[in-house]
Amino acid sequence: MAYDPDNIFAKILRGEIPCSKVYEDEHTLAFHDINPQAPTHILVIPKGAYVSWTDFSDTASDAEIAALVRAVGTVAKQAGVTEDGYRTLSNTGPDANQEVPHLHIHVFAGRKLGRMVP
Ligand code: IU
Repeated sequence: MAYDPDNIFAKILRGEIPCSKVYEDEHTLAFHDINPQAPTHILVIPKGAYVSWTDFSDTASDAEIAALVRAVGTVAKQAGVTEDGYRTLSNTGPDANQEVPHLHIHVFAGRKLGRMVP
């Protein structure tokens, strides 16, 4: 799937739309989900133009990949949820109901989460 530069996260990255930022580095941005499904619901996104994990793993640099993974850990620590736990989830493509066509990882925490089923 071709990257749509007008998707909402691309606009957030360009500063055209505000977000509630929780973390940023050279390669990664994290912000509160606008429609939280748990007391803590943060989205961690790469700054590069990637739709899916396939795009990302095919073309991102090792530094970008490392930054995204590290950002998840950093965000969890920052949110103070490492002790009680948290869930990461990432939807890719139509069967997974990916709504925003820019790669993102959800971080859910702050309550007992339901048992995960496909
Ligand atoms: P999904 O995995 O693509 O379904 O998740 C998209 C998420 O992006 C979803 O949880 C939305 O609430 C969230 N979101 C947002 O945080 N800000 C926005 O402006 C829009 C969607 I549109």
